[in-house]
This record gives sequence, structure tokens and C-alpha cells, in this order.
Amino acid sequence: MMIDLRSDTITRPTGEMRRAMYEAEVGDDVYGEDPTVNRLEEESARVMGKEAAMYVSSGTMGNQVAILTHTSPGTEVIMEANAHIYYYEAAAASAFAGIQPRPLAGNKGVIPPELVAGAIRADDVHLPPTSLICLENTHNRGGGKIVPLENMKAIYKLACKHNIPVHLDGARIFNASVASGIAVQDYTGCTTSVQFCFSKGLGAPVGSIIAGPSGFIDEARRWRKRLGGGMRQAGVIASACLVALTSMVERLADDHANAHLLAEGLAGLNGLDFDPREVDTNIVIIKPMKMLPGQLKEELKKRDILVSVMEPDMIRLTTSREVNREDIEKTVIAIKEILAG
Ligand code: TLP
Repeated sequence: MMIDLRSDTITRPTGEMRRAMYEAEVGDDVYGEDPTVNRLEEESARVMGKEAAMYVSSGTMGNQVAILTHTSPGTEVIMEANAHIYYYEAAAASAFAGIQPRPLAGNKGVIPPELVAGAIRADDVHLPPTSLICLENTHNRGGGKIVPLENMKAIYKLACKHNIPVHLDGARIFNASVASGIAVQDYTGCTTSVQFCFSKGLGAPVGSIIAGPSGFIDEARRWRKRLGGGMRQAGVIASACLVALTSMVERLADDHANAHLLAEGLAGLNGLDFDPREVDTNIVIIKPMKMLPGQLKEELKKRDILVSVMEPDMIRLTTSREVNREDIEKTVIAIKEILAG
């Protein structure tokens, strides 16, 4: 059996999810007539503390529909330089929304509010208006880092002062909440809109939600349709997301415990640039110093362990319900052997 630490997106649906999918009541969701999708959207809006919510096919679709809805072409969007929206969405925000990204250098995804303040454009004919600020929590390339609530609050306050909306890429916002003990609604309270994923640690097969004010969601529905994201009997997949939302959140703590176990095992190893104190949730990022990340990945693969290379120089190991304690122990031993040559 392979030990798959590439991502938490590899999680397969539980038996309960498959039963819910089989039994799901469905209708045409483009007509607003799928009762399961409607229930998922209502429940998600409630959990996020927002007026309304909309089911979308993926995290990328959710982020992009949010950007399209909040902005117009020729405006500027502030985002962290390692944000998923900037780094991994194939420049969708430029290709579709026609915005200019304004990447700011953060520390593990945390942007100092002063930097945001300095990046908000003045009203001047030479300058693009700032139309949106994007945040990400937990921060993927930051190693699953929890962005502190205080940081989000400060940026939101600034945004409100300038009348600029804030969108949160909360693909893993439940990981942040479970690990910090801070309610999801406290985080989303510092945002205008939020996207979160069911198909990561929560284990559902497909889908994300965007949530926000009801006028925003009405307009977002038009953008989703324009992009071909209007789905029909989507209750078949939304049913698994309802199971994820109601019964899979607390178990994220197991993934965090396994990530900490991995971090302890790798702490202080020769040939590794890694600080176990940086591990907040279910992502562990290591930098091999005496070999290329690609080489370490290949050596691990020979031992039936899969990891991701996050260019330029990092390896990402992500825990999920597809791996257990024993898998983590085996991974630590394998990395020790490989580094020792
Ligand atoms: N992240 C994937 C890859 O794209 C890197 C992963 O394996 O972690 N926001 C964040 C913070 C994400 O980590 C991801 C997926 C998304 C958005 C996009 O979600 P999907 O893959 O559903 O489009």
C-alpha cells in the first residue's frame, strides 16, 4: 500500500457519504430545485455566518467566481505573494476577471497590515483602483499556517475604512478553527466573502462553497453560469458535502496530531531545513539541504511513499484520513534513511 502524503485532496468518500449520495433527493439546481443543494447552501451560510451561499465545483471555481463578482477589469486586487489565488490558479484572475494582481510579501502567508495600507491605491487617474483584498487561512504554501485572527481583524478594519471588500480563500478554514479553537465565524466575520472546500480534509469527493451577502451571491450565480459551472442534479455530490459538514470537522484534529508526530520525528535531522514549531495544522513543509527536492521525492517513491514538490525548493507532506500513525512512523524512518545516504 502506498502512503500518500501528496495532499488532503486525495481523500476518498466515506461509506456514510456514499450512502447519502445513493439516497440523495435531487432536482435541477440551475432552476434552484435541487433540495439537497439548497440544504447544503443554507447550512453552509449558517455555519459561515453569512446571508447566503452557493455550491461550486472546486475551490478554484469558488475563488474565481468571488473575484469576478467583487471586481471589474482594470482594477487591482491585493493578495499575498504565495497565495493559492496568485500561485496556483493559472492566472485565472487575470485571464477572466482582467484584474491586475498586487502580490505582497507575507511571512508564511501573514501580511503585515501596514503593507496592505501602503498598497491601497489613492484616487488618481494614473492608478488602478483597489477593488479587493484576498486572504488565505490556513495558508497552503505557508505550510498550513494559521493566519492569526488579530491580523485578519486589522486588515478587515483597514478594508472597511476604504470600502474595499475582503475575500477569504478558506479552503482549509476548518483546519484553522479546529487547531486554534477559534470559531469559524470569528474568522469569517473579518471577511466579506469566503470560499471553503469539502474535498480536502473533510473528505467529500467534489465541491466548495462561496458564502457572503445575499446580493453578492445572486450576482455570483450569474458568473458561475457564465463559466459553465451551473450543475443540474448536483444533489448527488452535495449530499456527501452535507455529511462532511456535519460529521467530518472534528476529526481534522487527528490529521493535525499526525502532522505533529511527523514534525517531531523530523526535528533536528541532519540535512533538513525544518522547524517543527512551524507546524500548525495538517501540512508539513521541509527543505532538503543536500539533495534536490525531486531526488528526495523519487527516493521516497521507491519506498512507496508519495509527497509533493512545491517548487522551487520545498517538499510538502500533508496528512489526511488516508494516512495513520503507523504510516507517519514509516515515513520518518524512510526520510532518516535517505538523508543518512
Ligand atoms: N490546493 C491543492 C493544489 O492546488 C496545490 C492542494 O493539493 O493543496 N485554495 C487553497 C488554499 C488550496 O490549497 C486549493 C487546492 C485551492 C484553493 C483550490 O481548490 P481546488 O483544487 O478544489 O480547485
